[in-house]
Parts: sequence; structure tokens; C-alpha cells
Amino acid sequence: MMNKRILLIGGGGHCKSVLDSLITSPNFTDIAIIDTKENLGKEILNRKIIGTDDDLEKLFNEGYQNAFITVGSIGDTQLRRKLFDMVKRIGFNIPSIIDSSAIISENVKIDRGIFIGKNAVINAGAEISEGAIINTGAIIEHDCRVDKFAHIAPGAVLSGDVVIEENVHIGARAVIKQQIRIRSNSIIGMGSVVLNDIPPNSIAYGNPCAIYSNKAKREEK
Ligand code: JB3
Repeated sequence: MMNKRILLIGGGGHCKSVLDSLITSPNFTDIAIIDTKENLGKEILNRKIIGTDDDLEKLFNEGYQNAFITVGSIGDTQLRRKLFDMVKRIGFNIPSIIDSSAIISENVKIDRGIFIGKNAVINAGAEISEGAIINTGAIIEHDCRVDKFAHIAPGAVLSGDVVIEENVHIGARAVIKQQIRIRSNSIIGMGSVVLNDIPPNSIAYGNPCAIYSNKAKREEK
């Protein structure tokens, strides 16, 4: 039988969204939260912060076999990725958490560690990779690909055949035209309308979406 105990890693705003979807799921009945030392004992939606990252191994040995990263990301996925590697190394099972209101075709590939929020829609042929966030009301149309740790923020729309590479952030209500490719580590601002491919590490926004800077070049200076 599947183990029903799960640890949520990170007890902020994103945790609240994930927890709200999880509470109604019959798959997990014992839910606890891991955060930083300062937040020990606090509660989120009546679930307690019971430890820090240093306690993960001990809690795993005590029977929490599942873990899910609830630290979110807006353009910087480093912490999410670090925490993901940590729970993987310890041996936790990492499920995907899907709100019961999401509409998901049976013909999609969904990897582990993915959150799919309320009223999100994922159509046939889509592929969503490890650690991605498909947030509230996002629409992922047919044959789109969302790579590892990308975040599709609330209400964003990926038209058919779009590719979103690793670590990309698509801002709330942005719209991406069909067959466009957004390269890794880029940030697309809220409400943008993207009509052309976007190179890696870009910060781009507007309607039509324009590239304003390149993260890698800025860091070199
Ligand atoms: O855009 C939307 C709808 N949601 C955003 C989400 C995707 O990302 C949300 O608005 C936020 O921008 C962000 O949510 P997140 O990551 O929950 O942010 P925040 O509310 O600031 O909470 C972060 C939590 O992670 C805090 O409770 C921190 O104490 C905790 N934290 C920070 N570093 C950590 C660590 N927890 C653990 N376990 N380990 C850490 O190293």
C-alpha cells in the first residue's frame, strides 16, 4: 500500500496553494511542513512546520516516505532545484500534486514533482517535466513541452506546440503564440504576448514581447 505521509519543503505562499490541493486528496493523510528554524511550530492551513532541512533524513527514517518541494520560483529556480536534489538523494518518493479541478488529457506525459493548480488545463500530447509548476488557470495546449523547473504562472496560455525550456518563468496572463520556443532561464513578464522565439537567459516583456536584457551578460559585468 502507498505510504500516506508527506513532507512539504517550504512553508510560504506556494505551500499554501499546494496544501489546499493536497488536503482534499485521499492519497496523503499525514501532511507536515519543513521550513527554516525561525518558522518552527508555525502552522499553514492547520498543518505544522515540524522541522528544518537538517531533519529530513531522520523524518524519512521515521516513515515520511514522500516529499514535495513547496518553495516556489519567480525566475530563479536554484533553491527549488537544490531542495529537489536533497530529497532525491535521501530517497524520498516525489509525487506530482494535481488539484482536483484541473482538466488534464489522458494523453499527456507528466513527470514527478510537478504541481498543477486549480482550473489548469493540459491538452493532448503535452509533456511536463520534473519539478515544473503549472499554476492556477494556466492553459497548456496540445503538444506543448514544459521542461524541468519551468513555472507557468496563473492564467498564462501556451498555444499549441510551444516549447518552454528549463527554469523559464512565464508570467501571469502571458500568451505564447503557437510553435514558439522560449529558451532556458528566460523570464517572460506578466501579460506579454510572445510572437517570436526567445534566446536563453533573456528578460522579455510587452505586447509584442521584446527582449530588454540578457541575464548572463549582466552577470558578466
Ligand atoms: O505566483 C504565484 C501564484 N506564487 C508564487 C510562487 C510560485 O513562488 C508566490 O507568490 C511566491 O512568489 C513564491 O512562493 P514561495 O516560494 O512560497 O515564497 P514565500 O511565500 O516567500 O515562501 C518561501 C518559504 O520558503 C518561506 O517560508 C521560507 O522560510 C522558506 N524557505 C526559504 N529557504 C526555505 C528555505 N524552506 C526550506 N525548507 N529550506 C530552505 O532552504
